[in-house]
Amino acid sequence: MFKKALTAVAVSAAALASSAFASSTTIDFEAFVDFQNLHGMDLGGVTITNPLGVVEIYDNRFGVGSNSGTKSIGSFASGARSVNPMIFTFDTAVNFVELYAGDGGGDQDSWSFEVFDAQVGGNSLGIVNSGSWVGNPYQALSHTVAGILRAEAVWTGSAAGIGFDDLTFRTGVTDPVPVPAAALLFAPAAFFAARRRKSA
Ligand SMILES: [Ca+2]
Ligand SMILES: [Ca+2]
Repeated sequence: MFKKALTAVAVSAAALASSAFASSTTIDFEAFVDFQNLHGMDLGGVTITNPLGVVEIYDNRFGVGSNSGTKSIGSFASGARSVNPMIFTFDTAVNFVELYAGDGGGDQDSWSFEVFDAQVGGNSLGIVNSGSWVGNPYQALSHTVAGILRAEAVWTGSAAGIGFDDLTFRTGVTDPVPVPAAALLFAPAAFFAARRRKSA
């Protein structure tokens, strides 16, 4: 009985330690309306821009498809009318970012995803490439590295374009943190104190 209670105390202390400073945000673009331009809008921790100034919501049209619900942001690159790169600028540094991309299928697509240590300029913290696929289902590319302040997605296919949906990013501690020895020593003391109060 006592052992069970002690285990419960230790487990809850560990859970608190691993989640205390972590914050995760996912943007699925379902809250916006078809054709809405999100360029430069603060979406809550992140702002999306591109050279053309068009970060347009596609609600299940032109085969762009989606990863969640029916909405994504369309990414097209055609000569001067290029939205490459699609730029995700974070208010504060994140240590994980994941982006899904794809479309309704029907042609070959590919894209790259790079992260940087500054909102403008700075140094690359890594780049990953999707390789060629038909665009459906949507595929995720991600980075797990400290100090990400900007991510850039570049569609590199040859026809039409793709959609981006969903975007997830995290700040703070995301990995379980070992519980300090002092916390484990304190837990039984608190347990006995509670027992003493109860029996008094
Ligand atoms: Ca969506
Ligand atoms: Ca395509």
